[in-house]
Amino acid sequence: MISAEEQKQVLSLVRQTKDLILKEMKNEEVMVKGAANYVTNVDLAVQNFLKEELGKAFPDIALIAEEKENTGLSEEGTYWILDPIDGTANLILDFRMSAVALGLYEKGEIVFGAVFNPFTDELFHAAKGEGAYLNGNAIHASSTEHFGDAVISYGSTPYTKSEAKNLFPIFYNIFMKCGDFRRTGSAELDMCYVACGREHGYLERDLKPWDYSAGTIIVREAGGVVRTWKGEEPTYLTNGDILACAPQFEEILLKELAGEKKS
Ligand code: LIP
Repeated sequence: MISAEEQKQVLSLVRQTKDLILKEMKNEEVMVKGAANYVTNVDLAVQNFLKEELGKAFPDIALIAEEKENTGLSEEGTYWILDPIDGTANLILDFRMSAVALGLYEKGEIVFGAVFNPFTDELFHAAKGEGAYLNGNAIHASSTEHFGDAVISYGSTPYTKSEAKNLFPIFYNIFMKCGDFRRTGSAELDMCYVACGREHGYLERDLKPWDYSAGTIIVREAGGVVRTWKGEEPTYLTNGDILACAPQFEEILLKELAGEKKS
């Protein structure tokens, strides 16, 4: 685990990415990685900056990141898990729902996480056993009682549309029971919005480790729940079907997700 002083150092590095992001956005270059899947010079600049600075400050902690090869991983290892820009498609559209997401993985669990939206200047963070915070103020998952009042955010897994015909019937069933839906386009911000009560649940299939690691500790330290769609513990080193929600809605959401038919 990292000390309180080291956490401050990491949070300062994450905040420093704002100027770099705004500078790089002025000469934006978009590269296509696959269907609806992009990377920009902004993602690469943020990743290179944090790789260098974290490498200097924590030479013993290896880096797992979206825009690099990540091989030879061990469950017993200690890793930074970085999404330099979560919500790249949003960044390209200037939708302003994108975040730098950094988690610290230690022997099978996430012990520290930071998610920073440079467009709203909102920095969410949490450390194991120390609570969750938004810009330094404690946050908590919602205590809304009735699922009929719940706002649920879903992720459409746009990179693998083959599953959509099995996915959207599940979303339909949940929509008919909850209050309303949201689709933000940033998994990590969705999880932070569950942590601070702006949403009551978030679910998406086939998320990569950097799309859900940092958000997991923030939701849990805010009193929320994070599970796989089967109700198990995510692995953080592999893709996962992720559910994050206020604890009172875990049972109904897992029941609905268990109903998904596979092709
Ligand atoms: C994105 C997630 C989003 C999901 C997209 C993509 P990226 O992450 O935040 O929830 O729907 O498929 O995974 O690729 O912008 O880092």
